[in-house]
Amino acid sequence: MTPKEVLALFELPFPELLYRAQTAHRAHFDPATVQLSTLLSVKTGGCPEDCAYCPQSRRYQTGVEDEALLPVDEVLAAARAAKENGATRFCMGAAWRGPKQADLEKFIPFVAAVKGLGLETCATLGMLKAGQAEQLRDAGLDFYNHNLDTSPEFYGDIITTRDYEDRLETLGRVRAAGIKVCCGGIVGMGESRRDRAALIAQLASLDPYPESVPINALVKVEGTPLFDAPALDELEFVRTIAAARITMPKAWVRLSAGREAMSESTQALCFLAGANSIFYGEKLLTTGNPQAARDRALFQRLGLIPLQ
Ligand code: SAM
Ligand code: DTB
Ligand code: SF4
Repeated sequence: MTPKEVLALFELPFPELLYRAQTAHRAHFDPATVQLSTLLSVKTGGCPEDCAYCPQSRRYQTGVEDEALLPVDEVLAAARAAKENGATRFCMGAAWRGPKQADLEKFIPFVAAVKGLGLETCATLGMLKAGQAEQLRDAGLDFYNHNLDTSPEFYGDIITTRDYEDRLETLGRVRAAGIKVCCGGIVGMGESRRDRAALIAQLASLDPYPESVPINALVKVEGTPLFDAPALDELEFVRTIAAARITMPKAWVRLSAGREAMSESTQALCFLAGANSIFYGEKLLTTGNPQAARDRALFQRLGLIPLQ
């Protein structure tokens, strides 16, 4: 898929775009089923990177308190609570540029502990060096999340401490180790429609394309450079979801960060556009997410069924 071809999808009349997305969705999934993932920040704040959206960079004053790596019993307790609430997947994030070998060795027991509860596991720890993905695979990790975030052209406006190639290299290591790839991006950072199309084209051109594609709406955090980013039309977010579904029909397309500021009608449109997973539980990594009871009520109104 070229950026131009994806741009042509974005420019379709909205009903046509949604029809195509629904057709692709129904060919591979039950459109009434939505998967629930819960996030936990296992190591918070103090990150050396300069990602302009991120409240955990130590360069920005955002009020996020730095925390060392959590002990395994705290991770296990959070995973148990997530499962009791109905999540089937548990994603652990660490505010690292990438794990040092000693970090990785402390993180690895978390994977077996969470898997032991019968939850699917995902980790997002930053860039991986040679050999690290294999260690995570041997620990039983199901997915590794590492986002391209935006188009290659806009990327330099958002992050300067690592480049697009670094990201592709980590994704290649995850793929080569046989771990499922979770890779997506953020919408609403001041990028153009062309950038959104180019992001989707990049993701869809990974060979094979990611099994999991999180589409985040920027959560504007005071103190980050993107706090004042211009508001994006919510329908443009829906179009991005639809383009992801059409170009990566078998992937889990995740309506990820940003739901707290999004109307429930827009969220419903995202499900119509092929999103079939959400982050579930009151907190993302450091910012808020809708209350679980509120999401359960939304699912009831829409007749959606959480994946068991
Ligand atoms: N430090 C690791 C890394 O960057 O690869 C892992 C954690 S990082 C917080 C994971 C992803 O969260 C980022 O790649 C970005 O896509 C997303 N993210 C972070 N802050 C966000 C925000 N304010 N709004 C939306 N998504 C955000
Ligand atoms: C992803 O694409 N979104 C999640 C997960 N992968 C790790 C993170 C969203 C973070 C939102 C800002 C925060 O809570 O710190
Ligand atoms: Fe660090 Fe990840 Fe945040 Fe970038 S997105 S500042 S690498 S925690």
